Amino acid sequence: MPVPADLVFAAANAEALREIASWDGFRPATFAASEFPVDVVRFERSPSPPVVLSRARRAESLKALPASLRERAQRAFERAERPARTLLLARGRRLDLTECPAVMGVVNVTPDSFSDGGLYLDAERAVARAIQMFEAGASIVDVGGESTRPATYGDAIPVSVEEEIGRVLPVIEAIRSRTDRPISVDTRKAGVARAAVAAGADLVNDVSALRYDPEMLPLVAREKAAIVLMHMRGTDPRTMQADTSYAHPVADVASELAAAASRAIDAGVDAGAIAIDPGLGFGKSPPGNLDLLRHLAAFRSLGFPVAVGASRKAFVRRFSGVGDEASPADRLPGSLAALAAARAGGAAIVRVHDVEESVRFLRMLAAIEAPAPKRAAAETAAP
Ligand code: HH2
Repeated sequence: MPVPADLVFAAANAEALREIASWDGFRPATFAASEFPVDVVRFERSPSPPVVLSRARRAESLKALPASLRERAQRAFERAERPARTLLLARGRRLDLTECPAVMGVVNVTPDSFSDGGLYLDAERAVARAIQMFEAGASIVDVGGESTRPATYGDAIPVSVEEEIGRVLPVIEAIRSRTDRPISVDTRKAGVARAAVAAGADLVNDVSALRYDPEMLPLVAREKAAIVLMHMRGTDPRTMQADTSYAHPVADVASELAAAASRAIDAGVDAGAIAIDPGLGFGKSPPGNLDLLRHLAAFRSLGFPVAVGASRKAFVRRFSGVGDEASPADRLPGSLAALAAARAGGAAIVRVHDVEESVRFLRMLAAIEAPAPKRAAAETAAP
């Protein structure tokens, strides 16, 4: 089943509209300031230029479109505006996505991960950290045994399937023996995913979007595990930053994710078990990461929950003005700003290292935004 990558971009003002238009080189009609916000619907593989619709007059403007474009635009709006409320996990379980975004805590059982390498290589410490993350409000923990850091940090050390299993399996088994909360395994390798799911992992987080290991797709389909399809340039972290240019900074990534989702569904993966992730830092320039974050909402047009991970990454350091050797604490303000953008863009899952701080930050944003009756209910539930 082809997953359409017709995208809806939101533009709050004329400057944002000019940016979106510049990527496709079309000239939008002149909109009066009072007509903003507008939405730009971009039709994948269509000679028709994107259409710009004032949000307040969407229904009448849609009527003016030729029937085929109207239908495509309507469906893109529907997908973008009706996000999935759950993600289907292995063994028929579900991840609740109604309290968006769900926080995914990162536990890297590696010696060389870019920000926490070596901290949780010891299985007991990794398990303790995972439990601590759940207690702090994480909805899911993501256990990884291989660094996929870019070459700027020095090449990640290649890890064999056996070694990766040796790192993540005792951790996943021990977490599962202590809690039934959702566990994700961050791996590109089918052998690792198979062992992890057998040990109780519910979700496979594949940074290669099922392209690294040909056995991964049949495995995910067979095990009925949830899958995060993350976008990456190529399949090798050591070379992914060699070319970070895109014809369209958002649509190119979105159409590759749509193709990955189509392949998964064709192979028998339930569409409700798929989440997509633009892969910040994975073959993206520093400003390219900002484009993806600023227009994250466009990915919702694909119809899958959107996951995103900006936590502590190099572009966060760079734009928040801290040096290469910045400590996790120094990277936190930038990571939290990225979290606010991810939430505003409708991310369903945010992958973070600093779970405690991120949960509190998101709680506070939700409290500020909640209208009075909802706030009163939250307050009585608060500790
Ligand atoms: N980023 C990293 C690893 N896995 N998975 C998803 N879905 N999205 C991401 O953005 C993402 C990811 C890189 O971060 P980390 O695991 O902390 O570093 P390393 O690869 O060095 O272990």
